[in-house]
Amino acid sequence: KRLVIATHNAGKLREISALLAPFGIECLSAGQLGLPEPEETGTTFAENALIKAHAAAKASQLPALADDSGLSVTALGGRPGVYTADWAERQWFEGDPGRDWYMAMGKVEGLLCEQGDDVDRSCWFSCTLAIAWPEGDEVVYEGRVNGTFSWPPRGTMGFGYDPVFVPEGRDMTFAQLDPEEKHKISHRADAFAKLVAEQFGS
Ligand code: ITT
Repeated sequence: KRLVIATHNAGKLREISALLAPFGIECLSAGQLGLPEPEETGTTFAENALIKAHAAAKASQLPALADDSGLSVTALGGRPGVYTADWAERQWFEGDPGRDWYMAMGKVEGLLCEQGDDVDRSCWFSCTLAIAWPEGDEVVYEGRVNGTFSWPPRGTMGFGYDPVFVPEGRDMTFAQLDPEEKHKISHRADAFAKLVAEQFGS
């Protein structure tokens, strides 16, 4: 079985490949295939995941899996949410991805600090997975993990906002956990468990 992984995010590609490894699927990345990156014009994770999956399935004539995800902060009314990538890559772009991420995480921290010392720091990661087939069929699975926005950033593993996210019931950030540990509890793992149960029957 061949599946196109319709992402241009290296961190996501690494995690998705690891999560699919037990199922004997040949993963081809959108980058490898030189597929174009469609504009994410949706207002929900599901809409954006479907836009990406259908674009990749159409261009490659293979089934394609897309992941749309983000961090939502309770005290910010759920922001940045669907716009998580934009906060790092568009508003702050200066050519240094490390710096961009630090600035984006700092933007969330700054907005929380404006609300005072006892601000609610609860937040959650969402992950919506969509598979689209060249014939037009589609499926969608949603996952979530609750946690706390923690400052300053800690840890070097993972990607994106992992250094500021402490999952419920733990003291360490996602960036301090081994990938296998993150894969037991993450939003992506939650969505994958649903996908695997339905698509691979286990
Ligand atoms: P593709 O659309 O090419 O897949 P993207 O980075 O633009 O890549 P999204 O639009 O879904 O992906 O944006 C999701 C953002 O949320 C992404 O930039 C990450 O920084 C962040 N994010 C998602 N999952 C995460 C995780 O497990 N750990 C840390 N940050 C995560």
